[in-house]
Amino acid sequence: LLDGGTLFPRESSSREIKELNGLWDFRADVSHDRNLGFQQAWYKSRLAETGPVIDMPVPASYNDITQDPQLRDFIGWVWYEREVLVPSRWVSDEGTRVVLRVGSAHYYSVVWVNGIKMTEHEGGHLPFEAEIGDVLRKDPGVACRITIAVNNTLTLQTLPPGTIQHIDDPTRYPANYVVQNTNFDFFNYAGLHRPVLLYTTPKAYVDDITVLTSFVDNIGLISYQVSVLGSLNSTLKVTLSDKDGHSVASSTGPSGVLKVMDVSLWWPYLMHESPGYLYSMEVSWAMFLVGSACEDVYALPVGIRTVQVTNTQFLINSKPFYFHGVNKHEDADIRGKGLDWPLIVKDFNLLKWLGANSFRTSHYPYAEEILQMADRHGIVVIDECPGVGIADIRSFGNASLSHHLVVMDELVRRDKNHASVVMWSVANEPAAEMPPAGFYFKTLIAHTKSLDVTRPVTFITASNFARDKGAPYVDVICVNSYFSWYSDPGHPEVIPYQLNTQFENWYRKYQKPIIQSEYGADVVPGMHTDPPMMFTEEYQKIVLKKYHDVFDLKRKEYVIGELIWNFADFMTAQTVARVVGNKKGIFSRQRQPKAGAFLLRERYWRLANETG
Ligand code: BDP
Repeated sequence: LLDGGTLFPRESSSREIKELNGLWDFRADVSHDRNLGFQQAWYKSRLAETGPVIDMPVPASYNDITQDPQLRDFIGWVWYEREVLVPSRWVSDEGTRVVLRVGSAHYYSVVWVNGIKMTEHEGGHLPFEAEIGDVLRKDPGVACRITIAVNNTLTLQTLPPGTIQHIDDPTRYPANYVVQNTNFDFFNYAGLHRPVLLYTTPKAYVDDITVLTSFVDNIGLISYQVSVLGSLNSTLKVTLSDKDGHSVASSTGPSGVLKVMDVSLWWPYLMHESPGYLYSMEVSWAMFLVGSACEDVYALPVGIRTVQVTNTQFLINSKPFYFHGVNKHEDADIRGKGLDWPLIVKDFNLLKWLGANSFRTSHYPYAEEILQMADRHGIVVIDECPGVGIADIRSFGNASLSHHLVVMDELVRRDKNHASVVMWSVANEPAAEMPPAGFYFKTLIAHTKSLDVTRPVTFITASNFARDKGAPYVDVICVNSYFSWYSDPGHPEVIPYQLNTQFENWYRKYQKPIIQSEYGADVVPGMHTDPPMMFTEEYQKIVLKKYHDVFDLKRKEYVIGELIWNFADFMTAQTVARVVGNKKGIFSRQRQPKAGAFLLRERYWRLANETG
């Protein structure tokens, strides 16, 4: 069991935030076994004192920041360090907790403050924290030196899995080199990908909040649970305000139900004239001691909506919802997977331009800032964990499964209160036909459902319908297929038959609604031929059109969505099949539309008018 919550840091009358974004000192450990940093205990003194350092921006992947090919493809430990002065009131007041939070560090991290180890964390894409107040109090007035070592090595037991290959045949190679092999198709960017910050709370504080929402007629219901740590006898008040700041419901105590009369439901974009309606739920905790008072205040945005799955439909607020959206990546020039506000806002503007109502966080959890945008704009999200490319039988073992369960704990803990998140995806294209896959997915999905009783759970399959051992446990069948691309390349005329058969096979076997969770074709932007050939704008259009014709027939029955692969071109490892990355974007990596984007835009707006 995880200890404690990971509420997104928010300022309030009782909480302060100090962002540590900007330039950090940085050094990659290029020693032969990549272990010199630990041997020489680089965390004990300033990083700059133990060797040369370079400037490294945070948040960002480190790979594309310099001109050094060794750093771009580096495997092993890199070291980040930053000194920060904290306000003396944080340290002098014993009643203040000072928390260091790392939004995401890929993949394995160890954190020290002033040379003292604070925490370690496995897995990118999810936040972790350490309380550092006691260490700061040891040396009040001294700068707080934060050192973070990050290792991007993927093994058969990491999530995603990978293998390390040593190329060292002296008869063939003048120098040896090491390769990180993976079974996924995106570049294994690494570093401090999301904001690092310090925040404070009182010693006794609101540690976690869980809300479950529903409605009856025009009455909204929020059943909530709050955990306060550090105090036994406290008074807890919960107040719900609408968008205009008017209080509409209140309650006391650590759990309860808020009743909202004339509720404004959270609706998806294009299904309602004011999508993404959010209330603000202010939780305040107070303790009155003789002569003094102590309180903590935290305000959580809450959207009230329900999600249900029948055997032919996906219902949001009891109305059928058709996913017309995209798969994305956190990926861009220079910053790699680093959080970047201009990019985030541009992408949401492009989603709206397209008329997309949804996206899947392929193939890992995206930044919370992105989910907050999705909440506010009413964009529906399928929230995927980093379980991508589980293809080796050894990655189905107990060690892998235990870690995967913990990752789902961390993901649900982080994202459970987002109205935009309507379904969990526990994996992408695993080798679901392998013998251990049945037990693996049964356990994983049951566990996820025990963490969240309200949302459906799925994984994305590319296995044969007859042999997929995980499909019996999902609520919605999500299928990827690349007809006329990876199979029958150059022959889009096969699509109507093959796609129809795909849908019919899956539905006949499982009677569950189906999402086409990926389909698409690579386009080198600006490449044209007629007749259409692979990699041209014309070919992508034909493939899309042929898929759409089948979707239009089947969405009247049980197909409940279509997510294009991919929203934008993205970087991959260097292979013979990729020309500086994957080009299946309908936008280029710089977010300029290809011909397919215009076709999709016309379709999505038409679907919006027909289906919402
Ligand atoms: C699918 C994967 C996706 C790839 C895509 C492709 O789920 O990550 O990028 O194929 O090959 O199998 O373009």
